[in-house]
Amino acid sequence: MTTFADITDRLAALAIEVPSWAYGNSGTRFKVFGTPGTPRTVEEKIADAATVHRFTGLAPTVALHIPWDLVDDFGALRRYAADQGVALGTINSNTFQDDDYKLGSLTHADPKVREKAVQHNLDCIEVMNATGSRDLKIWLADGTNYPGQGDIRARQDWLAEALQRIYDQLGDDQRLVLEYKFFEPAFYHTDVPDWGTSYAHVAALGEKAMVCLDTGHHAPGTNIEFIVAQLLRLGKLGSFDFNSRFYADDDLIVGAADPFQLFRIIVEVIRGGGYGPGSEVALMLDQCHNIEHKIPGQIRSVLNVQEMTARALLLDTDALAEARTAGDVLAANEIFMDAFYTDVRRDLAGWREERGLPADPMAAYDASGYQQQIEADRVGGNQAGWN
Ligand code: LRH
Ligand code: MN
Ligand code: MN
Repeated sequence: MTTFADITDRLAALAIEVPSWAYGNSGTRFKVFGTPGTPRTVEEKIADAATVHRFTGLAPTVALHIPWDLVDDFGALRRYAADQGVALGTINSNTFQDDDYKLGSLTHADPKVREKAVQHNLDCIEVMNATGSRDLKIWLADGTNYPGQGDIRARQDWLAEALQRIYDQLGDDQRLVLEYKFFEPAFYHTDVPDWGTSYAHVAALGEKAMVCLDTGHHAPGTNIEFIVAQLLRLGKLGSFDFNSRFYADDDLIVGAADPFQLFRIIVEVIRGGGYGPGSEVALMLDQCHNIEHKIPGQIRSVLNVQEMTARALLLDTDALAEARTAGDVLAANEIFMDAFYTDVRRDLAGWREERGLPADPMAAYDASGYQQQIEADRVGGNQAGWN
C-alpha cells in the first residue's frame, strides 16, 4: 500500500505552466464580459501568474503568446518575471489573426503568405532566445470549410517545408511542439487535425520536435489517455495544454468537466515516464475564464492537477500488475478506482502548510486583498487577444 507520506517527494516535483492569456478578458463569439482588475499590460499578466505561484507553489512558469504579449524588450520582461518569482516559459506563435491568413498560414497556397508565417515563427525563436524559453508552440488555424476549396495534399507538403525551415533555426536546447485540433475555426478539414498528423510531421523533423496534446481538441468520447500512452511510447509527447470540455473547445478549468479523465491521463503520464525529474513533458494550462475571476480560476486549475497527480501517484501499481497477470479484471479495476476515489484534500492541505504554503490557497487568495487591490488599481483591462 502506498501512503500519502510515500508520494510527497514525487509530488513536490509538480510544476504547471500557466498561460498569460488566461488573465485577460475572453469570451465567446457572442460576448466578452469585462472583469474588473483585468491586466492592462504583459507585466500585469505576469504579476497575476506569479500570484498563482505564490499561493500554490505549483506554477513557476508562464507561457506567452506572440503578438498578444509583444514587448520591446524581452530581456527586461524576463528580469521582471524573475523579480516576481516566476520564469517565462513556452512561446506560442500566432498565425491566425491577420487578414492574410484567412485561407491558411503555413499551408497557404500563396508562397508569400507562407513566407510571412514562417518569418513570424522565426521571430518567435528570437523572442525565445531573449526570454530563455525552451519551447516554441505552433498551433495552426489552417484548414478549409468546403470540399474542393483547397488541395489538402499540397497543403501537407507546404506545411512540412515550412516546419522544416522553422525547425532548422532552433537552438540546441530549444524545441518545436506542434499542437493538433480536430476542427475549428475550419469546419471541413483542418491541416493538423489529430495526433497522428502532428506525429508524422514532428517525426520527420527530428528529435527537437514533439507533439502538443491539448485535452480540449478531441472528438467527444476520444480515449485521450491512450494517445498519451502511445506518444510517450514513441518518445514524442512534448507538452500538454490542459483544460476541460463538455462540447467542443470549451477551455474550461482542467478537471472541472471530467476529473476521472484527468486522473486517467495522469496515470498514463506517470506510467510512461512523462512525470518528474528527467521527463521532458511540459504540463501547461490553456484556459480562458469567461465568467469567473481569472486568478482563482487558475488557482483552482493547478490545484485540480495537483489533486489528481496525488491520487495517480497513490495507485498501487504492484497490486495492479498482479491482478492483471492473474487476469482478474474486476480486481484490477477496483485497485484503479480505489486510487481515483482516495480523498487527498486533507493530506494535501497539511503538506502545503508544512512547506510554508496556505493550506487552502483558494481561501487564502480570497482573504489576501489582491483581487480588491487590482480592481482598484487597474482601470480598462485588455482582452485576451481575440474576440
Ligand atoms: C487553439 C488553442 C491554441 C492557441 C490557444 C489560444 O484552440 O488551443 O493553443 O494558442 O488556443
Ligand atoms: Mn491549446
Ligand atoms: Mn484550444
